[in-house]
Amino acid sequence: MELDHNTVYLLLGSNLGDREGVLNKAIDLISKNIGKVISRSSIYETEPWGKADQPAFLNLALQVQTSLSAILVLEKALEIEKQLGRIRIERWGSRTIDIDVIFFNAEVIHIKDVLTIPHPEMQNRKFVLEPLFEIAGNVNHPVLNQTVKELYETLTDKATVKKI
Ligand code: PH2
Ligand code: MG
Ligand code: MG
Repeated sequence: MELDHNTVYLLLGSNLGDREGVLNKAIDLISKNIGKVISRSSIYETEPWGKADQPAFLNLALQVQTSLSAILVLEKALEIEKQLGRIRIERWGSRTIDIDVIFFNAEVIHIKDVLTIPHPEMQNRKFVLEPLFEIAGNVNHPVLNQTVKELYETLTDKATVKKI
């Protein structure tokens, strides 16, 4: 078997400080600590979801090839968030960096209070689907059994999402 046999899709977000600089540092740390970055979407400026009264986010999606398990990818992602100065203040609130696991191969994973893959809300959020569609339109959602393209086309979230 190949060494880097897992394909993981990550969604990165930042709405505090030097947003673009932080995203680039996160990508660098992901390539050093998680695996090879196979593709990256453009950066999108996105309207905050969940709590309107906060600065706009920058979001982007990555495809990464890794030898790590899903839970280890999560652990590494949390370490990188910490390293880049993330402090968890409130749910859906501002953050210097957020790294979410969207897909891990075609696996369905549910570890209560720890990790759910595919990301349970990804199909409802334009700030996830628009960047993801750019690099993963043909990827199938293993629970909904629709491609990212199909999910994107039937999305009802009308939030402002703009490529920068
Ligand atoms: N992340 C959240 C809550 N709201 N809104 C946008 N636009 N982008 C995000 O990445 C985001 C959000 C929780 O992680
Ligand atoms: Mg998130
Ligand atoms: Mg997160």
